[in-house]
Amino acid sequence: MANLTNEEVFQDKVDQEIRIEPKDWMPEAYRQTLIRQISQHAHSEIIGMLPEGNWITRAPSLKRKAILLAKVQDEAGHGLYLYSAAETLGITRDQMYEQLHSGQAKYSSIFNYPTLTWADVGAIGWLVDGAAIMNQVPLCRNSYGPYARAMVRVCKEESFHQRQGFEILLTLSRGTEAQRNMAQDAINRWWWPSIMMFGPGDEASPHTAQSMRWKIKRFTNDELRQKFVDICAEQVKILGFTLPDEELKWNDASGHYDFGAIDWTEFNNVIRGNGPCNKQRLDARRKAWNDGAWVREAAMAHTEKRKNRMAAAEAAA
Ligand code: FAQ
Repeated sequence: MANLTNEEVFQDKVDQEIRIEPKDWMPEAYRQTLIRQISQHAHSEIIGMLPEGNWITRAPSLKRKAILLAKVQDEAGHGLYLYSAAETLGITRDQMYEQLHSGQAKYSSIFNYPTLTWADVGAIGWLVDGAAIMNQVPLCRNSYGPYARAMVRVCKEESFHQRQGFEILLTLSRGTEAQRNMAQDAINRWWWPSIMMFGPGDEASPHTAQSMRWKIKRFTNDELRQKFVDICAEQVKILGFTLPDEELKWNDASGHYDFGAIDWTEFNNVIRGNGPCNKQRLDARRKAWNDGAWVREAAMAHTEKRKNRMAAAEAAA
């Protein structure tokens, strides 16, 4: 390795699939890309608790309530793993919260849509967790050790989340006409936002090429979106519903489903803060942060008191 620059040693490790760990040398831009992506991902999990949280008190049975409560708690856990992974890169949790609460940090566009009926909980599990898994399974092999390891645990839980969503929709599909209509309406409203979740098309994605070289990303946004469309187009048949896209059609030549044009104006509007629920979501997080101030202060005061007591005991010994 004589005469190699730090950058060359780093890229060589990445190319050989050797994980980068927190104390290893890394280019500043790699560190910043990971901080951006991991913190955005953590914020998405935390904000992502809100749309489903809206239905915990109104779940249709005790069993559904217990399952939903556990799912939303899992999302909190995912957020916390991810904040910890980001902290290994030199940013503090307080800094990340400040970026979220000030509106500076992004979080996934999908969580700015409302949950109008119980069927939305099914649609979120099937489509949103389904899209999240499609994107996150390859992230289990990303080049940064703490992020990759966090993703392994997160994906295991999300596979369960996806199945519970599919099962809610399957149950509704066998129900009354009103229940079937409710489920179809939820699918109609969540489909397009779910395929937007994969991010801008490859031509418009500023970060993909570099992130692929660094093996943070293993597939492009469009590649993952296509895989997701192909899977959902088949699964929806089992449910006996349809996807709201008249151009969705199997293409023998490409071996994939063709699908209609995505409304990128809507996507850009939502990530700029103008989606249907952006304000509501951020207000809820800011309120939770402010309401929790006394807990943080009490915890700090307790730690300080214990430290002083231990110092006094040591001095007396
Ligand atoms: N929403 O060049 P790219 C979940 C931004 S977790 C908002 O393609 P990149 C679990 C992007 O940050 C869901 N912003 O960027 C759950 C960048 O911003 P910047 C979250 C988006 O990073 C389920 C700009 O656009 N998952 O669902 C979005 O290479 C159910 C240019 O984009 C993750 O975060 C978007 N959808 O690729 C919880 C996975 N897409 O900095 C509750 C990890 C893009 O230029 C219920 N993240 N942007 O201003 C990733 O894999 C990547 O960061 C991508 C974006 C693929 C999201």
